[in-house]
Amino acid sequence: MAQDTIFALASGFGRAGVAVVRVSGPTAQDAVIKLLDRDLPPRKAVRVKLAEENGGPLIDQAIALFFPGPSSYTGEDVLELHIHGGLAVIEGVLAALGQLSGFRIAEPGEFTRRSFENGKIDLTGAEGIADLIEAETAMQRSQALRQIDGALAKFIERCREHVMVALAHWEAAIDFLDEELPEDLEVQVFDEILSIVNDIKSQLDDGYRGEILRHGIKVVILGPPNAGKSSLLNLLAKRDVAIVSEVAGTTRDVIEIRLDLGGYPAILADTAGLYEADSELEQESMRRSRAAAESADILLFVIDGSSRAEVDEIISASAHENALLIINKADLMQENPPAKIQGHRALAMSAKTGAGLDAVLAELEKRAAKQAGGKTAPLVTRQRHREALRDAHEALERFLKLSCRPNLPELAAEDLRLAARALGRITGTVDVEDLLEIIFSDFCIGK
Ligand SMILES: Nc1nc2c(ncn2[C@@H]2O[C@H](COP(=O)(O)OP(=O)(O)O)[C@@H](O)[C@H]2O)c(=O)[nH]1
Ligand SMILES: [Mg+2]
Repeated sequence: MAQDTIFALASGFGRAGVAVVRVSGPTAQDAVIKLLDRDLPPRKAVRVKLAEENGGPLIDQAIALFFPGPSSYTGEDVLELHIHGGLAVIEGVLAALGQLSGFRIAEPGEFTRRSFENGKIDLTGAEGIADLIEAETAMQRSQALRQIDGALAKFIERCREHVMVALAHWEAAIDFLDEELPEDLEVQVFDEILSIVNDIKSQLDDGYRGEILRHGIKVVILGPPNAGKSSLLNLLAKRDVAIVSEVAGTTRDVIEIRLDLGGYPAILADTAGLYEADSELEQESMRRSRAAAESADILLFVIDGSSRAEVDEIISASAHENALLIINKADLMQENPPAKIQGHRALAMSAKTGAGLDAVLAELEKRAAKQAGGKTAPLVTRQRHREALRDAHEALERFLKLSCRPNLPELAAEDLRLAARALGRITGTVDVEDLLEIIFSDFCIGK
């Protein structure tokens, strides 16, 4: 089936110095001939005049690069036009391309999808590219680059290869007489699979660090009304996001901002706080505060140091395994704030003057690194990977059990096949047609 030639703005929307339009497909060269009216040498930047088809009006003076397939991003012929980033220029170029026969605007992620379909990258590589485009912090960037570099794919392929070899040996052991085969073939297969089971298990026991790094660490501010929760959020956001007021109960809904904690992405949420709810609205605020606190990776429990701390609330905060106590309004306190309250480490600060904020940030960064970092970088970055790895792990464990029962060798072999399939789904080697729409729709147009 002949593919359309697709094109799209690959750079961001809006006025800019330069914009990049990408064209890919079997007839990409038509754009070179008809709009640039010349030949292009492969992979060399050339200054060109870009005009409407058949010598129509000039649209821009641009730089063009032609990548003949298969040595291109998509594996097809690719033309890149580096044009001036004005809106009229971009529109003119896109319109001129749209006039060419067999050309159409690309769907979201279609360039990368073609790259996958032409065998240039595997599924984990495509996901890595999507993650790199989405990356907002340095650690997210490194994780995406590791995945593009094949860290996960190499691990999966190695496991799958070992399973396939084990399967071949196992089937040989079923089909041939004992004297034709090495003596301890079954034992070898058992040991081989056992070692893969352990390798997969150690990846699954990664504390979800890869997924947390992709989504962001959830930090929730909780505490009694008027403690300065919204003031702390604004201070951390460096802008007025939440309304601060001496009227208790001003914050009703959960307000969220994104934060960079030493390279780790965090979502910081301000809540209504904890108090006796009277009205229905207050009860709903309270329910949302509690729900947010329960889902928190780190709980920032803020109390007003200048008034008597409410012991009950501190105890409820301590129920969260990763709570940090903050004694706010230190500027109003007469005596030195305690370093601990009921055995919990407390940090004193003032959301008004900013005093003590550095120590709070340092502690948050330390905890973020613990949640999403670690000595070894995790390979699993999506639930999709985790589910497939779990399936493979379960199948291999079943194999280990069945392999000890000599009357069921065929059943055991089937589990090895299932494990290989589950692993193949991660890189896209086997039956992933239904997954492709989901994965590539994560992209924006032009990627
Ligand atoms: N002196 C002093 N006042 C503060 C501090 N933090 C907040 N406030 C004041 O305390 C009141 C309640 O603050 P707000 O952030 O709305 O508290 P929330 O109800 O916990 O969100 C406001 O009048 C703030 O200006 C602080 O560190 N020092
Ligand atoms: Mg508030």
